[in-house]
Amino acid sequence: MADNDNNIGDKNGLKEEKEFKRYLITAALPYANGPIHIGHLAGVYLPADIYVRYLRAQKRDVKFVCGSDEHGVPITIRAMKEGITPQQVVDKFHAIIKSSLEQIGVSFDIYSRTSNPVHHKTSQNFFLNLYEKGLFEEKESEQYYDEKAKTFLADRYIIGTCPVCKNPNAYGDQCEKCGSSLSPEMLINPRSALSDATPIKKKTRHWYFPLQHYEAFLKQWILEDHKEWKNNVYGQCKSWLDNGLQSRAMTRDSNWGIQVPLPDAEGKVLYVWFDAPIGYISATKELISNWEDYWKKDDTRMIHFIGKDNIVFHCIIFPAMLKAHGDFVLPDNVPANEFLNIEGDKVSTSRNWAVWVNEYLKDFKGCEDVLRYVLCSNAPETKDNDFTWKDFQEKNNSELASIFGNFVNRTFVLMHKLCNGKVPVLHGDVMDELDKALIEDIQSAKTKVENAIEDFKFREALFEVIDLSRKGNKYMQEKEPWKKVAGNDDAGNNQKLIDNCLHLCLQLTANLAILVNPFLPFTAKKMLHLMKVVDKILDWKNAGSIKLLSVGYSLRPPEILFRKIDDKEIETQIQKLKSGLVKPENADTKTNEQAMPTVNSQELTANDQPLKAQIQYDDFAKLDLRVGKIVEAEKVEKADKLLKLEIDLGFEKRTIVSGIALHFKPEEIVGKQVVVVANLAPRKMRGIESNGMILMAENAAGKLIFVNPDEDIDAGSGVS
Ligand code: B3M
Ligand code: ZN
Repeated sequence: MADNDNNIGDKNGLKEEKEFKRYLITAALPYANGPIHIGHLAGVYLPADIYVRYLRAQKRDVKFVCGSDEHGVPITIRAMKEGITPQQVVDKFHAIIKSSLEQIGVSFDIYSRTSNPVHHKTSQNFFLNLYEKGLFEEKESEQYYDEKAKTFLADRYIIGTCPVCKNPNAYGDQCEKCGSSLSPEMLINPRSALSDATPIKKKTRHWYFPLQHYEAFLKQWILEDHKEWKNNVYGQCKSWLDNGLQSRAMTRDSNWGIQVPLPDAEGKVLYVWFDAPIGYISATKELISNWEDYWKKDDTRMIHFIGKDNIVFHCIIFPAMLKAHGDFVLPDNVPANEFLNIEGDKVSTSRNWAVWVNEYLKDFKGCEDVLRYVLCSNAPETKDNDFTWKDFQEKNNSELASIFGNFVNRTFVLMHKLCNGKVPVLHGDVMDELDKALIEDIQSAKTKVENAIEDFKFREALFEVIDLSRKGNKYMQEKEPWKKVAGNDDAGNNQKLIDNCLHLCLQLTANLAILVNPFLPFTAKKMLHLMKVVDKILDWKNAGSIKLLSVGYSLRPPEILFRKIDDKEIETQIQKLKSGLVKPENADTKTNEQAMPTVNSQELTANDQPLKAQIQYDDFAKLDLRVGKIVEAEKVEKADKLLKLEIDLGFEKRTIVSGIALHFKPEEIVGKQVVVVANLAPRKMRGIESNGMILMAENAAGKLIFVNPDEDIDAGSGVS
């Protein structure tokens, strides 16, 4: 179950271990343009939280900071698509994300947001610091501009024909069909993904950060001094550095973001990847007045938890910025994870192929730790992994409930039955080899869990915890205390044997609470309640001890720690996923604009969508598809998204209500030909009877495009 140790280098090799006085742990700031899904949890927030909870249990000085990333193109796009302001978008999702993370037990010391004034000021000062040292190159260049949408277009938002394979829907940075790396200039017939307009070239001025000047420093710092970084992280950095770094624009033309703090820079904002990592500094500032201790003293150990698409920003660009600034510590490690797929497919927020944390919390109340368990035990630590609902059920039922939960439950049931509900004495005179072996297992589990956590191998660490409870079950099975009740053995020792078994099982339970606490904090808490002990017992230094519960102490009656999850619940989730029944607010338009071109994006593009289940010809033949012409179109009152269309089908005129109002103005579509599902049962929408449906295609940016015949054709013509 545990991943192989395939780290490059040797932590305990030549390099001396440095003494750190304090820890600053950061988790990537989620974009506030949609809720978070379980891929985010598995890749970033749970590992970070486990690590922090472990450090806290060790009584180390630690601060855990995060917040919403509220700038950048994905947010403006979402706002545009929904016809609301970017501020409205971030306000809504900041609240949803914050509450999801809180409820699932991610224990930040602060969850801030990059729209806070303190962050604006911190980022602007950072920018000015580099500017005043003359570290930026100011360059004028021509960039694509959408005159209709009145905005410069990031490469991702330019679509055109691929010069290599002639795919008509290639992006300005890449053709998803043949994999060619492109630039917008290479596209044939480029068009804006936002408005369909042909983009024009327009001159613009920006401030570039010459990353190539930091190449030597980065090579030494990463490739020589941090050989212990995870393979995937080290490897990606090496390939960036081997390929050579280039100047990168640190500003953008936009009206959403942090103003460039220079005269004559109206309409220019900081590049979101310039300001977002500075968010870690701003959040620490907001949290504590002695924030400088954490950022400026080099006995701070800073660790960034991120997903793999963020590696270059955290290992190359931000450290180069920090180095250029000069006042701040650099990260000591960046344990990035790979991606978590769902039921065999990449997560796609735009297609709702995701398990949303806010939805999970509603559907599985009281099962927060089950998700934490499943995601950690299957974490994509060294390669992409798959989440399936069946596996979720299996892991809950046969690991959490049947092994861990069962051990604790049996211990409490038997202690009440055979020892009056009190912690029995440990009788040294009748201790046998099994008892001694169990004590050793308890002690060695502590070391194993500790080593694995320190190495960021959280699945291995969690496996060791569960394995210890497995050993507890085995021990109890071998001891069979329930069989000893009937009478005394030859030496009259039966009660003593029962006492020893349950004494050790109870001490083991207390140990399990300590060891499981970083992973499953809600469960640890329940266990403390059962044992009637306070939080203090969770000190990491207590792990390995068999003197945690005092003899004679009376404990609470047993309670089930993990309920079983039945097939029906799982079936519902699978259906929900497959039918895309997830709330529309969870759907999102994130693209990988921010990522550098060669970095994989977690997003699917429109043409990567998995096919629906196969159908027979007869299924298809049931559809009556006709060409119709839109003859009237008007907005539906009090429904932002709906248009009421009158469609001429040749043999009759129909009213169809369609959810396209955010994409088209009524007047622009009158006269258009459309393909209509003509035999769809009528449906009332906002009190209007809709008789059919029109077909639309959707591009990767979420823009709708009419599906219509190549040339004008009589209304009512069949489509087959
Ligand atoms: N918001 C990217 C992401 O969610 C970004 C992380 C910023 S961390 C400084 O993938
Ligand atoms: Zn191509």
